[in-house]
Amino acid sequence: PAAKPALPGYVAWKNQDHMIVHTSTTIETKRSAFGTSIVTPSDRLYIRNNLPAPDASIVANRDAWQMAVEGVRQPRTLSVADLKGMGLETMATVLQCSGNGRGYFADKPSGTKWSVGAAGCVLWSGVPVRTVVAALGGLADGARFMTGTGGETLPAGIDPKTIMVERSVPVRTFEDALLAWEMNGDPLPHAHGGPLRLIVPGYSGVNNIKYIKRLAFTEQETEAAIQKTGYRMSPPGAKGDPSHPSVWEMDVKSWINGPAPEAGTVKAGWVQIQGVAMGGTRSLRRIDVSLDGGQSWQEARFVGPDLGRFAWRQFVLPVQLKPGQYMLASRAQDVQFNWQVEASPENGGGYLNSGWRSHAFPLTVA
Ligand code: MSS
Repeated sequence: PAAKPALPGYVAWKNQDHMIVHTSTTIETKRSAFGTSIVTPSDRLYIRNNLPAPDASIVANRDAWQMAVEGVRQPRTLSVADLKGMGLETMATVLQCSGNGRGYFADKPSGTKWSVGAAGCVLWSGVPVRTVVAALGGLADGARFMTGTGGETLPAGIDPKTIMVERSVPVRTFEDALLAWEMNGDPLPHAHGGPLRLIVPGYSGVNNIKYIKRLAFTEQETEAAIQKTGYRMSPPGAKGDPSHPSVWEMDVKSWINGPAPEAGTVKAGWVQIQGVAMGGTRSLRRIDVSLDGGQSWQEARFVGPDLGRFAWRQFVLPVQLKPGQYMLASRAQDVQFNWQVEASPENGGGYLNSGWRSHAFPLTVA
């Protein structure tokens, strides 16, 4: 067999056996590798970088990293050490690339053909953005967006707007947002945005700015291409423009991870069908599993503690399977009774695929 593409140096510490390397900046978790204890192990968490990561020397002295805060009554530049003195909170969120599930769209939109693995459930520690805003006198008048800027060093001679990672989200998200310096109990790994990352709970991956160097409350959305034309819900085949909705909030979604999502074969007998379900910005109320590709459904059971509305939940359905062919699907429902959709709308960028039908997989019981 052909050698597996090796993990690039900046993520050499990840577990190669559990990762699918698409390119050096797009690396996903295998469907069999999420585990069942809610939090995704850091060495299996997916990676997506729109630009090459900044030099690892930025984590040599983490506390010295600086972030400018603008659009507040008393604008200031704060170091990570300053932020650590201002407050502390821990929360679990689903970090999921906007393009997760792109590989299941029938239209074959261009971009990484992620299956389910550009997602994970992560524990973050840091200071709530609202605490920082309050300490700096509150929001300035007219703030409609929260804009975060990534700390990448941009190549000279190119208009920064065309490549910089800068995203705007509706200003109300600051109430839930976190400036995180720790992930799953470790100092935030450089590859995941260390020394400091903006977490916007319930919003897709791209809105969670790594190596954040500027947090601005602005009247307008940023003019950066990644906001203006990128990550927009454009019609199939079309490029994005500001008239198309931005890729922001995530939808209710679930998928099955076991048994045998890759091998596709198990022995007859008792089997624990398990997977993950997320509500986007809302808690979940129900999860169903189908063995026949959605013709009939059985309610499954959530497993383990509820880590809050922005986390995912593991679920299980014990079943006794006779030899035969099965098609495993799941569909989640949030507390506002919204069901996960059967099929997400095809769109130019292949974003936000949460359709249960395309996420089903076949299982042979022998
Ligand atoms: N940030 C920065 N600074 N840079 C870049 O590139 N990317 C995005 C986010 N943030 C970036 C940032 C994306 S796009 C994503 S997904 C995420 O991040 C990922 O993360 P990790 O940690 O996993 O790698 Mo899609 O929507």
